[in-house]
Amino acid sequence: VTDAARGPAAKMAAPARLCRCLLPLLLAAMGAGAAAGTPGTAGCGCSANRAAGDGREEAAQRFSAAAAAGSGVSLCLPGLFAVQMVLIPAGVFTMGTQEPQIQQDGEGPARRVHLGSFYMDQYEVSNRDFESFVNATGYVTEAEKFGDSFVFEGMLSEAVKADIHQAVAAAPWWLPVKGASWRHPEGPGSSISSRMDHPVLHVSWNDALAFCRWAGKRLPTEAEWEYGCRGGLESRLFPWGNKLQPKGQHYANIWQGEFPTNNTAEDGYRGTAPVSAFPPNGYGLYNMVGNAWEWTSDWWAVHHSPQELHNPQGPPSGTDRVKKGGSYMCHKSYCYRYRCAARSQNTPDSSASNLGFRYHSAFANFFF
Ligand SMILES: *[C@@H]1O[C@H](CO)[C@@H](O)[C@H](O)[C@H]1NC(C)=O
Ligand SMILES: *[C@@H]1O[C@H](CO)[C@@H](O)[C@H](O)[C@H]1NC(C)=O
Ligand SMILES: [Ca+2]
Ligand SMILES: [Ca+2]
Repeated sequence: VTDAARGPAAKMAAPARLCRCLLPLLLAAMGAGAAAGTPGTAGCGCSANRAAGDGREEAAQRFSAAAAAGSGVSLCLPGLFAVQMVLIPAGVFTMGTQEPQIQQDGEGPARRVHLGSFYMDQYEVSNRDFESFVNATGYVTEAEKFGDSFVFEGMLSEAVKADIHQAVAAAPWWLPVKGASWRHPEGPGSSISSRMDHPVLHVSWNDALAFCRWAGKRLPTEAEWEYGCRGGLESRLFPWGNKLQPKGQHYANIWQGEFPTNNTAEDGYRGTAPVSAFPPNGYGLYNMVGNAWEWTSDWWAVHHSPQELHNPQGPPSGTDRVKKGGSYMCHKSYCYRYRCAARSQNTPDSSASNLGFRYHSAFANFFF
């Protein structure tokens, strides 16, 4: 097994500009998108969830539906962000692993999964992309409605920290910060102006869904995400192979140094990196592992059938949504989740300073 086996990115990559006028209408007509969920309180030890239900999720769902139904015209306006998607070929792959590294996460068993071809965004959704969406729709994220969001303590100023009196018991480095949101990732006084090409953060699953509907897309299923992550390689740990740092090079934005006290930023980034940083995988996808966690459309469950599956959509219901890929905060010592088979979860209304998304379209083929 060699790490030189990275696929021919250039050949696989077939950037497509999608017509964003027809797709939302098609998706709305087909009833695509997820059903409203019930917030839960399950924790994974490496992230923070909002406490159970207060009805705001339903409001976000209504907004999403309205956005999907009414956005046909605004999507035709020129000057919106350029969509960079790559065609992921149909195929069969091994999802999960027979050698789970984190037992309680349900990384196994390895199972054969067949997928049709689809388009996937090359990059995590950036602050610039999200600002286009907010400019066009006036969308208000759940973090903004709740008035707070979770921020990693290591990124906060002493002034902001002095004001906080609660933390997440299982993960005390997560602090709920008043005024933290996608525009103010480290709370009031912080800004994204120098980070427009970095992944948007503090977006809940519901927010991500609203964005995707506006853009005429949807979130990838966990299977699609993992297939994309593997980049055409079979059963490797990372999108580029089994060795974390081939030839000593960094291939992802994770944590170097002692977590959570000493972030040496050997890979060049203490927090997030631009969505186009580091080499792409064999399908031309960037930062599938590390940088920002990415929401998927699946409900969370830890028991999987070993049976062969075709285009699996995940469990029919649940309380948490699956997120994949790990983030700039991941270190092998406590969160070895920057692997394609790794997974974690949050309630659909949770948001944090390391959680974003990328999108997917099954329908692009139909038009191009
Ligand atoms: C959003 O609107 C603001 C104010 O008009 C503008 O300065 C900014 O460039 C817009 N952002 C995007 C991504 O178009
Ligand atoms: C952080 O870790 C690096 C590398 O192990 C070490 O050289 C440095 O002294 C540490 N810094 C602190 C503040 O502990
Ligand atoms: Ca880093
Ligand atoms: Ca990522």
